[in-house]
Amino acid sequence: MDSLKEKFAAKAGPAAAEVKALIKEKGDVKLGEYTVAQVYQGMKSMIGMVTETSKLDPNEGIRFRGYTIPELREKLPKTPGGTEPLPEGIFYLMLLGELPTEEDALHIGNDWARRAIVPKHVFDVLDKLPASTHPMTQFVIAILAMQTESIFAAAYAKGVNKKEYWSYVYEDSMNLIARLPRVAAYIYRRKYKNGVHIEPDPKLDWAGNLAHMLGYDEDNMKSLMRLYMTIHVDHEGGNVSAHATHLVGSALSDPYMAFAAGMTGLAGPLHGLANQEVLSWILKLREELGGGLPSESQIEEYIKKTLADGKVVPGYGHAVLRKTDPRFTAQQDFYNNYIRPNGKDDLCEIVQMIYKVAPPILESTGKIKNPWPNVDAHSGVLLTHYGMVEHDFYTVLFGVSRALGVLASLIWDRALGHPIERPGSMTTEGIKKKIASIEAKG
Ligand code: HAX
Repeated sequence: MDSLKEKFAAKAGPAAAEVKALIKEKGDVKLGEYTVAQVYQGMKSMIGMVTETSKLDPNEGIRFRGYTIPELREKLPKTPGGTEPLPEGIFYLMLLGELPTEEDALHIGNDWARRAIVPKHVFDVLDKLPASTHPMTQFVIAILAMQTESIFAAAYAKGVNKKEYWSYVYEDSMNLIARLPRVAAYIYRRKYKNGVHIEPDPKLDWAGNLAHMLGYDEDNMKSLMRLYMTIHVDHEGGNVSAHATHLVGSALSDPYMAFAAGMTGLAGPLHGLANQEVLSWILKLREELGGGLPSESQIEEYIKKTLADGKVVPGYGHAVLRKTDPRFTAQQDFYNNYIRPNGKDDLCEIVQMIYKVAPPILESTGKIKNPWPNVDAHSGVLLTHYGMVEHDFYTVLFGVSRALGVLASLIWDRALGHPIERPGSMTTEGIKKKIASIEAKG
């Protein structure tokens, strides 16, 4: 080991043990409004920002402007004869706080279709990357390559009244959302389908067109894409992708920069990349057992081994939720309504078995606060069912959907004139001194 690295290692080990002990012994001491444990452990449940578009309840799950996912599956506009909501509608709801009519959703769809042309240099940039580049890296690079089009950045450089910022952020956000399906499909077709690309179909809705450009024209895959693009949009403001977008946007970095930051966060395996991880983890289980359906006790052993190896069980747990994620339930419902009546799907069945077996094991560790499945536990097996087996692409789909929520929020951030975000921090030395002074005062 390099000498600098060696010196660091000698300090880091004992420091980590000291911090762990400090949290254990003094975690409940309050540093002002918040405890030592909250300051060290990711600011969980601290209220530190305003998000208008959605609110997460630990037990009930997400509500978008007051509406639950089952309510939205019923109330949001659909394609003629369709059964799943149009993402155009949830964007309208998040932006305006009102349920859209069919005409409102159609208006947004037409607007996005008009804005959907991706500048050629973005494809040129993607074409220069090694095909092995992870799809999320390609996605972030493409978003940044599109930044040449930023209307906000151009207006700011020219000089613009701060009251008008939101209007330029709105234009950039709408352009970005409109273009992301084409970018995502380009990455997919380039990496997995020999670069044979599919032109958009202007008659299709935003999510239906995404499925089409990816190469999936089956009606039920289009329905799945509409549901997928609706349930992944937003999860209030503190999750990594939303928070990173909000934080970077607060420096008045334009929406392309801010959204790219959010997407680099989504690419983490504890966040959006978990959907890829779940599929890899399930496939490995099947491979180890030689295929077919595992028994419950085999799943139990596999989960215990994952934990014993010091790894996380992907798709389980949450920083806020304390019950089964309603986004998981919506996908389970999709399986039961669209797929199961025509014959069981092995991978989807394995997901149902894990749902039965995993929670008690995770709970028995005594430390995992939420033993229940999150959104990522189910999404990959549904996509696989319709033939999209390239699991390292899944997080890109999550990212396309997440754009709707975080960019609606970004427009609001500028409309409300939120300032640059700059929370305070302390050193461990400072925290220890503060605890000592609090304890001395009795
Ligand atoms: N498997 C194994 N261990 C887990 C676990 C899981 N699924 N969930 C939590 N833990 C562990 C934590 O790693 C932590 O261990 P240490 O004390 O040794 O560090 C302990 O249990 C307490 O963690 P927690 O307070 O319950 O959970 P956090 O708020 O710290 O983390 C995570 C929340 C979602 C990151 C966590 O549950 C996890 O890693 N889950 C697996 C990955 C995953 O599914 N991520 C997607 C989450 C949803 C999302 O954002 N989608 O995009």
